[in-house]
Amino acid sequence: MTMSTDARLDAFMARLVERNPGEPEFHQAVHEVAQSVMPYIEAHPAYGKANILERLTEPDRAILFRVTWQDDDGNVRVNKAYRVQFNNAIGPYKGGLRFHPSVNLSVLKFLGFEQIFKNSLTGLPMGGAKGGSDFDPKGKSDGEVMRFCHAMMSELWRHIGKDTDVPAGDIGVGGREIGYLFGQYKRLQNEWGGTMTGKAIAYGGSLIRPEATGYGTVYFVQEMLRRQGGTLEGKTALVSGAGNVALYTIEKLLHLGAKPLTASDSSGYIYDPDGINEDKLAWLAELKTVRRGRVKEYAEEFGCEYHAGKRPWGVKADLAFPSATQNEIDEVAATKLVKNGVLAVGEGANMPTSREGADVFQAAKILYGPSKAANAGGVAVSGLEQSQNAVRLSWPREEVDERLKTIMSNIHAKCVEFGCEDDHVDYVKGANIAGFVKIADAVMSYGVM
Ligand code: NDP
Ligand code: 2IT
Repeated sequence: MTMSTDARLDAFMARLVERNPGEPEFHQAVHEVAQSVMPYIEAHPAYGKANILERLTEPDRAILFRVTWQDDDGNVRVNKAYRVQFNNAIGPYKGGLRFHPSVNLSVLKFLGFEQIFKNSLTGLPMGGAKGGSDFDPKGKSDGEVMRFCHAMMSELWRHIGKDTDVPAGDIGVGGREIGYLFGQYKRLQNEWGGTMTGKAIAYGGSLIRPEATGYGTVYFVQEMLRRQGGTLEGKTALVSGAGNVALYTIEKLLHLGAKPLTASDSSGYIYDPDGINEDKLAWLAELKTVRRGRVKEYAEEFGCEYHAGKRPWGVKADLAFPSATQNEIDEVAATKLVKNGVLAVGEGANMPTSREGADVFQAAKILYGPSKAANAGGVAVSGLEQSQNAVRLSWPREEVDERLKTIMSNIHAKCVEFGCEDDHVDYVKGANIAGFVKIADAVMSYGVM
């Protein structure tokens, strides 16, 4: 008797959980991919024979190290830091660094695993990796952040390189942190190269990189709507977060005639029924990136609602852009969104929807753009930054933006190619299979290793 696909999936997951205990985020990310690709593997037995899924779910290596640094009061402080180099079959390892107290091996393995498929979807030669630390930049002085970044790079530098592994930003790692990290790398390696992306323009960054994740997510949702004959014009949108991804999502929504209603941080969300316009967005961006304040202050400044300790998913709107962190939309939130008639969800954050929440979106057959497709614009422009560094050129803003649009449209087309059934597109399945095929073919070309 042959095993059913469900039984194979259960057996595969049981083995994975046993080998990787206590890593729920990693299990969740693998489950989603395995569920999509298992039937495809069964239809293409060469992948099964090569045991490709098991090979892809074990990182090439995971580096764990201590970072010792001194705070402003002279106290010696210790943090954990990591780099998970997951797979470099199609290009040098590539993926961000996250600084947040919740960072652990499970979180970085889920992010590194997702990154393999996301980077594959961009069509650019980039492998998958992720790193970071449980260091909390909140409330730290610039000097403390600098000393932490320099100390972290004093170990990380020996593991990375422009053709080996190219880190970038993520939660808690923006322009300031990239500057400190890249500076220390350059000093230790005595080499100016493209070893980090998200650099400032002054030292080799790419125009549009700061905007790319948010812009790309909105372009992806625009493509999903366009396929059904719709546009963003006049649509209301919920955005969570108030960091890099959220701010540029709001900006692009405004450019394209939509009306963003909410923003949030880990303390709560603001709901502005008049819409966050260009002026209010500029104020919010200054609050979050320069003064490093809380979104609550937006409500005080502009006299709108603030809901402490809550997320925005109960507000009625046409579109939702989760742009803060993983598992911020659970089953209850997803059900509220669907009940309120949400047309499309574009995941700017990585894995912001829980497994149960994703099931609700899938059952309702809304336009559900999963993170590895929807937010791939950020890493795609990182890839373009690497290209520009390699040829020692800086492309104009318009050129990078055009390339970003083309990449997002190509990713959308691949999702449709692999995920379309009876004219409904399962973007989760499409993204997972399209991402998988390229990696699997590359891994198999190398033989058994
Ligand atoms: P930022 O650090 O710039 O902003 C993060 C935002 O999310 C802040 O508003 C933060 O609030 C909020 N947030 C973070 N953690 C939590 C939490 N545990 N609960 C509630 N809110 C939280 O990060 P980014 O904008 O760069 O990243 C946001 C998401 O997008 C992440 O999932 C990241 O992996 C993903 N992403 C980022 C890319 C990039 O290029 N930067 C590319 C692709 C995906 P607070 O200030 O209170 O912490
Ligand atoms: O999750 C992501 O894709 C990122 N944080 C961006 C990674 C990158 O290398 O630009």
